[in-house]
Amino acid sequence: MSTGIGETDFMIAVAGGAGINCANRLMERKLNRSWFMAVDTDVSALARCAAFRKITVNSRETGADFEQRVSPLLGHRRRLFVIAGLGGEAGSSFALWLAEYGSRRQMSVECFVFLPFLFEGARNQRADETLEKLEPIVYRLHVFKNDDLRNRNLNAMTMTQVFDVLHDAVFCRLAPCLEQGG
Ligand SMILES: Nc1nc2c(ncn2[C@@H]2O[C@H](COP(=O)(O)OP(=O)(O)OP(=O)(O)O)[C@@H](O)[C@H]2O)c(=O)[nH]1
Ligand SMILES: [Mg+2]
Repeated sequence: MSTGIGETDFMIAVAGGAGINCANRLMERKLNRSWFMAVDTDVSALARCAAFRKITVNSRETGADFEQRVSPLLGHRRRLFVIAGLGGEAGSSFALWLAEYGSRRQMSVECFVFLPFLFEGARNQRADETLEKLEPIVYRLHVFKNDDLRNRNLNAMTMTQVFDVLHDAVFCRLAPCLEQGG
């Protein structure tokens, strides 16, 4: 895996807490921080993210305001990878805004999303609604179910380590895509 800082034809945009946690893991695994853009309303989550570019969204911001800020960060890149946990506020909303914007700009948009645990109740419905909207506009959708973690013997691990099992699965899918080129 190349870790050079040179200009790439892609951006990895992560949204919300789960997206940010996943990005941090991917950077630990030597994906370059210059390839990442993090988006959240949560300033403290953004502060602990090593991504090179960050956008703090405020609650009054519209999709149009957001696009004006994202546009210069994407530049002329042709591929957009979006990573988020669905079902919460930030991840679901901004993953969709990013995907809609990328697809309107004729970028190849690929999404990696985490579905909430079943016990999280209403979050599951919101996650399903977001998935339905993403499906028709993205080139490829990779769905990871947090509930799959419950079938594994992860008792001795911290929550971060448990989630990193899924984040490592994202790494395995994403890293070869980055090398493929556009
Ligand atoms: N795979 C994974 N899932 C996570 C992680 N953190 C939270 N989740 C899951 O992702 C869903 C969304 O959580 P977050 O990403 O924290 O939520 P958010 O998008 O920041 O939403 P708000 O904080 O409500 O604005 C949750 O329901 C959890 O099931 C993580 O680090 N990894
Ligand atoms: Mg959050």
